[in-house]
Amino acid sequence: MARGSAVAWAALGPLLWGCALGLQGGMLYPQESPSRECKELDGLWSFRADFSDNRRRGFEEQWYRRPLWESGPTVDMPVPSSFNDISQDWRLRHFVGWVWYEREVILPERWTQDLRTRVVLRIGSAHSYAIVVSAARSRQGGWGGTAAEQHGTSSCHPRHWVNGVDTLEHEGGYLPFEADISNLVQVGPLPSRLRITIAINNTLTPTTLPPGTIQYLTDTSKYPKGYFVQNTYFDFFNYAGLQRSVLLYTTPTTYIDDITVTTSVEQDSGLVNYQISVKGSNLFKLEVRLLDAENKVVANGTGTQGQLKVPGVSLWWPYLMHERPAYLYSLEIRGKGFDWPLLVKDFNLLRWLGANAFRTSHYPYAEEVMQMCDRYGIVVIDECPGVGLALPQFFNNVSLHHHMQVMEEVVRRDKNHPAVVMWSVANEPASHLESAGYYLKMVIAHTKSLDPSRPVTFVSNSNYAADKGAPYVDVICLNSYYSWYHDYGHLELIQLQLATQFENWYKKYQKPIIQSEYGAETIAGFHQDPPLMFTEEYQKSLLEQYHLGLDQKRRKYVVGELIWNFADFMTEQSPTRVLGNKKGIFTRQRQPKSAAFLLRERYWKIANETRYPHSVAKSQCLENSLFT
Ligand code: BDP
Repeated sequence: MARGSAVAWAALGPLLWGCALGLQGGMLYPQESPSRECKELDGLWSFRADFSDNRRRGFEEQWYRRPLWESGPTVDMPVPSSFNDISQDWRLRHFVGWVWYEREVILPERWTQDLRTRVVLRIGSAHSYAIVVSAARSRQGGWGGTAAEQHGTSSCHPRHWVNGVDTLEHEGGYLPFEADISNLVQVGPLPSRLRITIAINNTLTPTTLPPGTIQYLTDTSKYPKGYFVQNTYFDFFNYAGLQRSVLLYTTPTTYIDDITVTTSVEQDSGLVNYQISVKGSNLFKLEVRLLDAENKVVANGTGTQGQLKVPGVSLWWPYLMHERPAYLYSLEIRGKGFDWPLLVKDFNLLRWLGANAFRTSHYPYAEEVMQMCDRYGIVVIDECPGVGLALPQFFNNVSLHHHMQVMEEVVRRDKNHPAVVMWSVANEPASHLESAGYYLKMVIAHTKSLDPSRPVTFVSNSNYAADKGAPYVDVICLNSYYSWYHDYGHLELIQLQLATQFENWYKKYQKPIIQSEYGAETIAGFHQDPPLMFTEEYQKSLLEQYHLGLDQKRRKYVVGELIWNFADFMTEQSPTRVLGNKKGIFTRQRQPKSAAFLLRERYWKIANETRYPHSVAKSQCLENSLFT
């Protein structure tokens, strides 16, 4: 789409778009190879929430010094998962503060004895602030010291508490982080066991992403002493915990730390520019081999940077997408946690629908989701957790700095996925504020400097004339809820209001536009004709009206339509939400509402209308599709 006709989504395995990054260190997805081993730590961990008034008992009593069960009761907690929905204890569902996870691992002897091996602990995501403590135990029993112990501090403030290579801190959920723990496991008398303790705090503050506030309710006639609530400014439940996989992996001590790839096309040849960062030594020789999907070598190179040429290249191409004009038609899915059966089901549903894109609303999805997008030809607008930037105080320098860092982490993680077509730095920020204008300008400029090859956007619901961030984006993304959040029931107004929206924005900014959200709350099984709000008929009629409006503009400057939402999802409780947000065209259990069939007809119609035979051949997925 916005990348224009020079788009070259090359089908070159994991070697894809790239960027000139200013980041220190890479974050490659761990893969087994002749020189790397992986040990997944998914499964049952020991768990305890710190229910003490100040939530700091764990630090005061140094729970990390000994196995967790020695300092009090623990419960089983599956990893990956969010801790909120697992137990029958309502206090845990709404818990705000520190929770403690612990797992003991037996390490292969080679990992602890071979000093030419690096052992790395990698956490797929921990929402939202995490401190990791590792302790090695010798075969003779007795625990070796942790950094926290060695420094003898009992302070509960993380900045004082952590001071060593064997511990690790990370701020922000939804993104991976890791630490080299070789020094910890490769000292002492044959250590073979490792105890990993991870303390996670899900408190959101004005400077976290997403931001939040803690409100103390002090009227003692209504609330007990010390009573507080966490206020959030977004529409999903703040699920927390170790929501993605935790693993240990090894590399040699001289190792590839990062790979960045950019691609282009010259006639029928694919050009792959690569840059490889090696750490641990300057004495190495690099041989580069590019493999195709069948593991055949299609090009060779040497050295840390260069260009590989692939004659007769077969390009990566989005599912069912035509190139003139490229058009995104799909929906928003959710991917906070990670669960293979759900993931494969969701992708089967996407293909059944004939959808070709989604936005990672409103945070980066698990790495495995991105891999599936590459594999299935699903285009991604990759959004960071910049959601809920609703109050003026959230646009401060500390937040701005953190937001830029988060974008660095997102780009570092996802830069090589061909499926990623655009970065989104925020969803519905208060972009009418002057301070938001400066803030968005800075985050967008920073993201562009990290990756000059992709367009950057944020998703707006502001008035076109007042939006201070729109001048800086490449593509305008708009959320609007005509005949839902206003003009209740008046479906007949949608086409007029939508046309006005598009015309105003296009006239002012002359940029391509994506309708990035539209939809209606629908309770599966509610029916009424003529349609009334909350029924399946109303959702269908609302979407139909939007589609008529979109069809007026889609061959002009409207380049995508993403309905809200793929499936129902959980939110905080409120009088406007019935067990969560029900704007899904599938239920939370992934069963279709009537609108799913409407969408399916539309997406396939658009695909059949526009695709030429040669573009069919380009889609790797079509040949295997049950639905063509
Ligand atoms: C939009 C938000 C999205 C909400 C949706 C809704 O971007 O997160 O879930 O509204 O109200 O404003 O359903």
